[in-house]
Amino acid sequence: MKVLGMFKAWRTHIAIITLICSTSLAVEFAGGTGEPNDPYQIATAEQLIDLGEDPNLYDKHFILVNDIDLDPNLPGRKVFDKAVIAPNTGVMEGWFQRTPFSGVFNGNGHTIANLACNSTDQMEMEVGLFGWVADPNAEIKNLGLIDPHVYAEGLFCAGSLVGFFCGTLRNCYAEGGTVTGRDGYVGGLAGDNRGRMVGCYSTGTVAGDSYVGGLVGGNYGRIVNCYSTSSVTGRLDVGGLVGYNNHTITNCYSTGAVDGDENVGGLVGRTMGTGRGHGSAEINCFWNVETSGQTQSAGGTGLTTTEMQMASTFLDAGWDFVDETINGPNDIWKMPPYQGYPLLAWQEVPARAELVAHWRFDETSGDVAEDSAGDNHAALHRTEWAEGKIGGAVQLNGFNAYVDCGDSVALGPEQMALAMWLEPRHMGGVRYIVSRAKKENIDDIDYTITRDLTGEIEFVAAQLDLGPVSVLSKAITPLREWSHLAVCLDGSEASIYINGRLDSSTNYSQRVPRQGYRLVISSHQGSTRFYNGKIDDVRIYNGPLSEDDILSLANPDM
Ligand SMILES: [Ca+2]
Ligand SMILES: [Ca+2]
Repeated sequence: MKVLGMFKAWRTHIAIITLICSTSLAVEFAGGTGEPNDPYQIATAEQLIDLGEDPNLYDKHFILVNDIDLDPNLPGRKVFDKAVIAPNTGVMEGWFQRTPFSGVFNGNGHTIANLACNSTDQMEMEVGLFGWVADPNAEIKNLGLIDPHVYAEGLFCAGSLVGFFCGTLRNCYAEGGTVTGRDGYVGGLAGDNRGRMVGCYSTGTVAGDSYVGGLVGGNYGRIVNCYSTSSVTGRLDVGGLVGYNNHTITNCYSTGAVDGDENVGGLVGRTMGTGRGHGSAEINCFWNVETSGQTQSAGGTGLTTTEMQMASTFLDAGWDFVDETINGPNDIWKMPPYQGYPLLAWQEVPARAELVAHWRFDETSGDVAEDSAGDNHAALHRTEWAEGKIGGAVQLNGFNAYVDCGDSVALGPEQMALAMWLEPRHMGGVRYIVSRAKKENIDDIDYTITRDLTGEIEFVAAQLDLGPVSVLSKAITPLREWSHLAVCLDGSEASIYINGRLDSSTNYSQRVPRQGYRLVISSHQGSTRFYNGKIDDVRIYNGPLSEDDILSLANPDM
């Protein structure tokens, strides 16, 4: 309680505002005057960092006009040792020196990637992209953080987006990344919320000591229409959405794994209860008892995964969805186009890749392998049937056996994923696992996957105007063991996944679906460098798969 007593003491005093002697505007923005109708335009990492270094600007209006990458390895970036914007600037006569951010920051649908904040000063408070946002008129909206990494050694308030928040936070999110605090008030998006958070979500990993939550560590404000899939670990007052709740949480859910010692809850670790002029409450909120590992919560209703992925669960609770009017016209939530949890209506959902071809090799006899997803049934040449990873497999002799999957254009989509199991035997030298090439000119390839003598995998893919790109795996596919292999082309990167984990990737420019190319398994067009061993469960999707999707393909028993 000593710690909390100190906390209250410094919270209830007005911080001394740092005096800034200079009044000149040193920052060159991409445009704007900082007024509400003409916000400063931020187009570069340098402009964002410059804003953070000039407290004179903290009451102005800003709009992002580009996605920004704060990767500390890029020129002009760094690992920050305190919040980027509105940090503490030191302690004077026992009080923290800080200027609150009181302006408006509109992310404009853009993202800030790879924030790296490593605060190792025990006297440092309020760590995140923003540190101290403490004004009822302050607003942060329409901003996404991608893979933020925030560490705070100090006593209070660590979040990816903001350490301490009072104001309005709308339609913001943090995807991936980590927020780690040595002490209390640690949240996936905000450490300490005393304002309004509306339509926000977080998906990363959160760890702290006390008041630790997937979205918010300690809540003294209103949280409405938000969710968290973050996994959370802590000691005291630990929750999937909020660690400690002292106000109101409405229409929210959480699904992340939650682990802690005392006051641990699937949705909320501890609720203050009524008193202090208001009652704290969790209204129409849900958590997943299966994925959280928690059957208890200080608030909300615990449900199974199946129940959490049914629209009726939320519609019955009065949540305002698109395509319905009974619960309201504001259309805040939607169900994803595939199986899953509700999403915020403003979220862009990439189209789910569809399975366009699937050779299971479960036939056990005959010389045709059925395509169970499409009609590209494959002709088997000198192969044998064998026991596979899932049911049967095709056995190749490394000498003259191959599988001809035909020349359908569907087998070479512009964006794609190709996945399979393989159990190689000794071959000597580079051998083709698959090739898609011109039959009459086998140097004219669309894509190939090869395995070299020591087991590395190489994926080569044609580009539109440039030569083909190549990705080589670091991991190997050992002899006489089943390995899961997947390759992805996602529109900008060519990637290899080994056993469900991203292994290697490289940029590529552009590709188009190519007519007249033939897909052959285990050889280059059935004429050379034949693969020896088994192959099972070959799948082609017409778009990239997420790492989670690939991981579940690689773990069929899970
Ligand atoms: Ca509606
Ligand atoms: Ca099979």
